[in-house]
Amino acid sequence: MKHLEISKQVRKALKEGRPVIALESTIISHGMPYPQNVETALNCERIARENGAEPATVAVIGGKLCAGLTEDQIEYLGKAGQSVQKASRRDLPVLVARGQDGATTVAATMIIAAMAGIRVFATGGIGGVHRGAETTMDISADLEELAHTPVAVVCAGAKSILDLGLTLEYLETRGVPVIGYGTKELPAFYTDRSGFEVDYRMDTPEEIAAALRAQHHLGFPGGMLITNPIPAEYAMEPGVINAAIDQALHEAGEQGIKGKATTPFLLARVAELTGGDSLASNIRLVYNNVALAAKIAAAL
Ligand code: PSU
Ligand code: MN
Repeated sequence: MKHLEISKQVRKALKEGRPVIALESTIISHGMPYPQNVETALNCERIARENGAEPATVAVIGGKLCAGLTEDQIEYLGKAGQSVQKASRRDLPVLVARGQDGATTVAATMIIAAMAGIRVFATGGIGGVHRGAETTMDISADLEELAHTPVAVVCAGAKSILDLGLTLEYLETRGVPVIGYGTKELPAFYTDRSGFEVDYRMDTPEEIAAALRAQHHLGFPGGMLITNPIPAEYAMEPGVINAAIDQALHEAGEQGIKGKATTPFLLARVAELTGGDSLASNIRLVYNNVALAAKIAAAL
């Protein structure tokens, strides 16, 4: 494909049939501050390799859909931060046509991963149905992508900046299996508790790989959501994190924050309101997800 650029290492790993996992770049440019974002992205690549998988960090660079970045490119995306466009499905054609850069969301990363032949992808949290979506219609394109692109997304659940109940309803309607790794309860990103149930609990990477193979053999087009609870030692106090989320949501409403700016605004505000605490948890849960994704890719 003319617009796709797979790095040498990733291409080699794919050719040799070694496990490969995708990593996203909105989390680098829009989800965390510099320099922690670059440090986290590079550690993710290291953790993937330690767990037997070649990492393919995904972004749009100069209009090329890239699977596998250099350290310099990751540093650039982290330093540039919000000045790099946040790129979801609808943005890709324009960025390609204009030869511009984009930090890929879960949706756009899934698309590029699928083009490259990568079936497993690790991130922190996915976008979903926002609170108040019954009037704003703010529903992340990530959910639609999960419905039709065959990539398994490993995440720590979703932040309660979203309406978790409606997010699960949407995924059910669109036929996306939601798996809890070692749990029947949907984790809520900073905590392992949401009060909502996942569809299935699975306890090993092999069990998840078997479900992915079956989905593929059935010819089903969509992905799968693997929710992996944050390790207990890094989880936040529910009272503390929920108060910060409520305040961030209130401020977003007051300031009229809309559209693609909503998620980055809420993430940054929650991080500020909790001191560094939510950022530290965020980084730890991403590492935990990368390790699991690598094991699933190895089991596939
Ligand atoms: N949720 C998080 N952290 C993130 C994101 C979501 O807890 O970094 C990012 C992901 O890249 C996700 C995107 O794909 O935000 C969703 O944005 P939106 O809600 O505008 O679709
Ligand atoms: Mn949105």
